Amino acid sequence: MAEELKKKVMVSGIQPSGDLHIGNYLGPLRHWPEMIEEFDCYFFLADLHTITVRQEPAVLRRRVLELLAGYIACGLDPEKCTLFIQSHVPAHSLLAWVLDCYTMFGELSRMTQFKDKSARNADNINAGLFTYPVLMAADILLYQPDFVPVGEDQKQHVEICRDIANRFNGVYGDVFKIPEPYIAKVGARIMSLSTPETKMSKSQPEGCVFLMEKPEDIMRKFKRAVTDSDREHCVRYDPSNKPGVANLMQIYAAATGKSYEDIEKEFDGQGYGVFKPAVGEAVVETLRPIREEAERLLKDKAYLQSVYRAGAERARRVAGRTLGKVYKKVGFTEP
Ligand code: ATP
Ligand code: LTN
Repeated sequence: MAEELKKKVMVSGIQPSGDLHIGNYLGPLRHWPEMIEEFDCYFFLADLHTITVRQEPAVLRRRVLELLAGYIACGLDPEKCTLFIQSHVPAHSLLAWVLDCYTMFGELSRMTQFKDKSARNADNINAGLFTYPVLMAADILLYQPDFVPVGEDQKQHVEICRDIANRFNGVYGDVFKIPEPYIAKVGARIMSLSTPETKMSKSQPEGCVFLMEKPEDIMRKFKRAVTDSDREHCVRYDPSNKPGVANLMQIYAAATGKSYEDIEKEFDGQGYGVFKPAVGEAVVETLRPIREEAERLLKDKAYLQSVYRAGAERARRVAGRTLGKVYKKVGFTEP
C-alpha cells in the first residue's frame, strides 16, 4: 500500500458511444499498458457522458462490455490497474453537481466540443451536453491524478477542469490536485481517411477504421484513403499541403514505431499505390492480436463482470474519500 501511495496517478475515460477506432487506439490507448506499470491508473467507460446524445439502451449495454473487452485486449491488465464503468461509481455524478456550482456559464459556452456536438444534434441540445465538461472534471478530480492521458481534442476539457479545481481550491484550500493533460506526440490527432481535414471519429464511419474490423475491410479503407491531388505522388511529411499523406504517415509511424524520416526513405521513389496498402498491412498486423483477444474475452461474460465489479469497488473507495472532503468543505451536514 505504501508503495502504491507513492506512485503518480492517472485517470482517463472513453465513451461507449461507438466502437473503438484507431484514433482512440493509436492516440491515447496504445500508451496505457506501459503506464499501468509505472502509475496508479484508473480507466473507465464514460457511460454517463454517452447519454448526452440519444442512445439505444440495448446497444449501449452491449458496447460497454465490448469496450471493456477491448481495453483488456489492448493490454490493460485488470490486476495492474482499476477498470470500471462510470455509472457504477455514484461519486462522479455527486461531485459533478457540486462543481456545477463552481463553473461559469461563460466558460462552458466556449467549449468547442459543445459547439460541434450541438451543431450536429440540433434537435437535442440538452443541458447535459452543455455541462459535460463539469462531469469530466469530476471524473478526473475524484482520483487526485497527476496526469490525464487524452487525445488533442480533449485538451480544452482538461484545461477547464484545472480552472474549476483552482477556483475551488482558491475558496477552500488545497482540496484537489491540479492535473496535467498527457498527450502523445505521434497519434495525438488521427484524421479521417476520407476527409483528412477532420478528426477520425466514430460518427463518420467511412473514414474511420475500427479495432474489430475485418482485415479485408481495413485494407479496402486504406487503399481508398484520400491522399492528395498533386502530381508529385511522393511520400513526404507535409501536413499543410499533403494532409492525407501526413495522416497516413502518422498512422504508419504509430503502428510501426518508425520516424517520418525513415518512412520517407522506405517509400522513396514509390507511389501511393505501394504506400497505402503498406499502411493498411501494418495496421492489420497491429490490430490482429487485439481483435482475437477481445473476441475471446467477450465470450466470458462472467470474467468481464468480475473485472468491472472489482474495479468499481476500488474506484468507489478512492472517489468516496475526495467526495467526503468536498462535502465537508462546502458545509454539508454529516449524515
Ligand atoms: P469520436 O469523436 O470518435 O466520437 P470521442 O472524442 O467522443 O470520439 P472517445 O472514444 O471518448 O471519443 O475518446 C477516447 C479517447 O480517444 C480520448 O482521449 C480522445 O481524445 C481520443 N481520440 C478520439 N479521437 C481521436 C483521434 N482521431 N485521434 C487521436 N485521439 C483521439
Ligand atoms: N470526454 C472524453 C471522455 C472522458 C474523459 C473523462 C477522458 C470522460 N471523462 C475523464 C479523460 C478523463 C471524450 O469524449 N473523449
